Parts: sequence; C-alpha cells; structure tokens
Amino acid sequence: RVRVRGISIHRPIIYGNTAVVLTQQEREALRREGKESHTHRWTVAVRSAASKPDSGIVGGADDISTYIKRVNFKLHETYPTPNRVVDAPGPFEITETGWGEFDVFIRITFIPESGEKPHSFYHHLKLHPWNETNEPEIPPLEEAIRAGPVHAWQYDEVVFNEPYNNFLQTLTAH
Ligand code: SLL
Repeated sequence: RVRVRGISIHRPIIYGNTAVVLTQQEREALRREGKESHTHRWTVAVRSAASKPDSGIVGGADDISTYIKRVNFKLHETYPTPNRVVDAPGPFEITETGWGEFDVFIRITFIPESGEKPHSFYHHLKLHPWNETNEPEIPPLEEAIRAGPVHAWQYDEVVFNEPYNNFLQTLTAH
C-alpha cells in the first residue's frame, strides 16, 4: 500500500456530554441499588459533527464507524469497570448516573487499514450549569432543574495526512 502524497482528509467530529438531574423516582430506584448519592444521568459521546435537523440530538448524523474501530472511555475510578469500550458500529457513547464531575479519558482507535495511531484526549464531564458569576459552585438541585440539561461539547477535526490509497477510498466512498 502507498500513501497518497499532498492529500489530507478532514473529518468533523464532536465529543462531550449531556447531563440531566435525576427525577425523584429515578433517585429512589437508585437508592435501592445503593447509589443514594447519585444526582445526575449523563451521556458522554464521540459523534459526527453533523446533526440531523430537529432530532434534538447533538451531532451523529454521519456514520463515523466507517473509519473508527473502537472508542475507549476511561471513567473515574469510583465507577465499576471504569474502562468502558465501545466497538464499531457504535453509537460511541456511554450513559451512566453519578454525583460528580471528572475528566473522562477518551481514546479513538481507527480502523486498521488507516495505519493511524489512536487519538487520545480528555473531556471534563460537566454536570452543573454554568452560573453568571463563573464561580465553581455547585448550585442547588432545584436551580439545576430549572436551568435544564447541561451540554458540554467540543468540535474537533480528525485529520488524515497523506492517507494510504485503500484507506482514502474508504474515506471518500461515504
Ligand atoms: C469530585 N474529583 O470529587 C471528583 C470525582 C467522581 C464522581 C467525582 C461515581 C458514582 C458512584 C461518581 O459519580 N463519581 O459512586 O458510583 O467531585
């Protein structure tokens, strides 16, 4: 296989999380599982940056599993089996409940024919709404419920420089 000189392919992705405050019923159900401290449900994800209009979902319209083989989400060690693995075709996301913010270590592994090294980065899992004063204070839950879901997403571009010819075909076939 040969690299195609002078070509670089960009694929827009987003990564991040959405979080909502648990309802009273959800909190009671979790209390029975011994998770009485849990206050939020969150989803951390890696998705295509393209959104389906009116879907209410952040991103995810294109199939990034054409070039991504696996995404690892390493959660805080207070979670059982913190290293969560999602294989293609995804969706590359993890939904959990919890009580605190922390840094999620995310590793994207590309399909083998890409010849690319994995791409790793952190995402700060955000649960609490930003406040006007910008102070890192945890607001009361009633205030967080009023504020609605928290969205914390970053745009990024995966760049394949001088891709292998067969991989270039895979990338441009979609
Ligand atoms: C903090 N540095 O102290 C952070 C850690 C960890 C949050 C937050 C796990 C829930 C469980 C969970 O929410 N961990 O215990 O199952 O704020």
